Parts: sequence; structure tokens; C-alpha cells
Amino acid sequence: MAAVASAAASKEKAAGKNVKSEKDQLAIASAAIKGLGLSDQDLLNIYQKMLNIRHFEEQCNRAFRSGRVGGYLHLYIGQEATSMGVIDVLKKGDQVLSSYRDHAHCLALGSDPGSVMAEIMGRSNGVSHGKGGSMHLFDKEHGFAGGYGIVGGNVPLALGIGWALKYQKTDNVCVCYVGDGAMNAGAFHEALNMVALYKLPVLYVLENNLYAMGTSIDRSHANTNLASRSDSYAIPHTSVDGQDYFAVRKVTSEIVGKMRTTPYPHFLECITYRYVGHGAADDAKTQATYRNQDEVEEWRQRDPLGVIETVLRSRHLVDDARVHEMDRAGIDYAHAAIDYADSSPLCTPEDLTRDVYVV
Ligand SMILES: Cc1ncc(C[n+]2csc(CCOP(=O)(O)OP(=O)(O)O)c2C)c(N)n1
Repeated sequence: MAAVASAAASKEKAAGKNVKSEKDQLAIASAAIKGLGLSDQDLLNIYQKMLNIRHFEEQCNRAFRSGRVGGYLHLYIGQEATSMGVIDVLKKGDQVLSSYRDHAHCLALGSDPGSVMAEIMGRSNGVSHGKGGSMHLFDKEHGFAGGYGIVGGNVPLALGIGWALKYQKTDNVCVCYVGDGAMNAGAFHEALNMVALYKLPVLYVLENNLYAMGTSIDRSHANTNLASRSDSYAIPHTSVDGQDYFAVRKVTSEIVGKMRTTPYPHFLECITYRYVGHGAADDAKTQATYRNQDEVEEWRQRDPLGVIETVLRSRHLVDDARVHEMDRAGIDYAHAAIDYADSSPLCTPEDLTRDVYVV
């Protein structure tokens, strides 16, 4: 319990950056919506997409609990605005890398939900042909350069992709998602130095959910102003409320717009929270050793879905019945993915050795 108490200061500080009155929240959203030129239909589509991703994750959890998902499963529930808000700015040819908490990034890019679920359940028609599972989704067609199980392992890979994009004289960018835990890996610092030295178009997106497994940021970072750590490598940084899709999208649109004309890295910190355990096997008892339920409930008040719903209601685009209908459509989306995966063939021993080497 001492650990929970000692972690409180930094966590409150980080969370406090996200606390706004409903009036302020709506004003921020209105300015972003106007600046981004989003129509009413766009707003409804964004809400539906986020509901789909949320229900997809809920169904993954059920599949895991019924023994249909082998290996690890890390859910993304609570962090949806950080994947969608960035990815919705991207265009064809841009590349995205994630960590092991990667389902939402792949889905936000437009991967087929059935094929993503099939991968998570080890089926041969999954996006990585059943060889990767939950942590190693990959979808070249949609610009998803992979989820990675090695913490920080994707950071130098983004440097390589950024180099290729610049060498090929494209105006594309590479987005690399990292967790706060990844920032203390050596490879993170080597890569950040080189990415700035070579002026590469790489956007590192820190999903600061305040914990790496059960370790709070102030127990693992000497400097808990995490974004400022990119100063050491002359990389500009921005911090944003990671629960607010509109705020994330607006700031990303500005950063990526500049990056396309003048390649240079940027470090974007999204302050967010996961409502569920680190992994699906991280139960309530384990979580109680590092955070208390009041904290989780506080963050739930700022659920990214709730933030969008408030905007939609204020514009009279939805009422209770419409919200219910859209939620139902999200459940159907997730069930269809599960049904597809359940009826798909399991990865065979032959599948495991196919496509391993390319000559
Ligand atoms: C190199 C390496 N060391 C340790 C681990 C074990 N591990 C898995 S997840 C994790 C915590 C990472 O936390 P963070 O980067 O904040 O991401 P989050 O889980 O919050 O999304 C650790 C230490 C690993 N996968 N890779």
C-alpha cells in the first residue's frame, strides 16, 4: 500500500492536466472540429468507430476468459482516443508501429476486424497468418508495421522506416507508439538521438497511462515530466489530453502537416489511462497492489467515449435511443469478428514454418 500512496503525487499531477469543466471541454472540441473541418456525419462515424473498437476489446476479454486466446492479451480499454486521434490524420503510405497493446491501432488503420480477431485466436487466416497472436499483428496493406512484444523494441525500427521514407523522397511519416515503460530502455535513447540527427519524419506517440505493469511513473522515472525528456535529443514535444479525441487529432494534424513538408521528428505525449489490468490475467487482486479503485473510477469519468458523446449530445446529433442503437451496432461488429475467428482454421504446424524466411 505504501507504493500506492507514494505514486499519488505524480499521478494526480498528470491526471490534473486532463481535468476540465464540461464547458471548457466543449469549447476545445468545437475549436478542433471547426479547424479540422469535420461534418456532423464525420462526428457520428468517429463515435461509431470508437464504440466498435471498445466492444472488440470487450469480446477479446471474453474469448480469453473462455480459453480461446493462447498466450498474452493486453487490452486497450480507456486509451482509444490516442490511437484514433492520431491515426485518423494519416494517409496512404504512412506507417504505424505499436507495442503489444496493438489491436486498436490496427483496427483504426482499417484492418478487417475478423482477420484481427482470427490472429488473436491463432487462426491461419489472421493478419499474421496465426503466427503472431495478439502482440504481433501486422498488416502491410493498411500501413501497420507491427505490434511488438519487446518493450521499446519498436523505437529503432521506426527510425529505420523513417529513414526509408525520407530516402524515397516521399512526404509520408512514420508513427511509433510507445508506453511510459519503454522510455527507460536503452534502445529508446539511441534511436531518439539518431532520428533527430538524420532529421527523419517520425512521430513518437507516448501513451502515458501512468503505469508500466504495476509500476507507477514516479517509481521508475527520475524526471516525471516525460515529454521533456525528448529535449535531450533536440526533439520538440507536445503534451495533450489523451482522453479527448478532438484535442489529440487537432494537435497531430498540425504536427504531421509540418512534418510532411519539413521532415523532423516530434514527441507527442498523450496522457491517458487503462481501465483494465496490464494484461488480461492481471486481476483485481493484483491491481489492488498498485492502484485503488477510486482512481480507476475517477478516470472513467473522463472516458474517451463519454467525451465524444457529450459533444454529440450538445449538437443534438444523438439522443438516448440513438446512443443505444450505435452501441448495439458496436456489439454486432465485435460479435461478427468473433464468429469469423471461431469458424476459421487453427494455425497448423506447417503454417508455422511458412513465410519465415524470404529469399
Ligand atoms: C525488453 C522487455 N523488458 C521487459 C518486458 C516485460 N514487460 C512487458 S510489458 C512491460 C511494461 C511496459 O509498460 P509501458 O511501456 O508503460 O506500456 P503499457 O503496458 O502501459 O502500455 C514490461 C516491463 C518486455 N516485454 N520487454
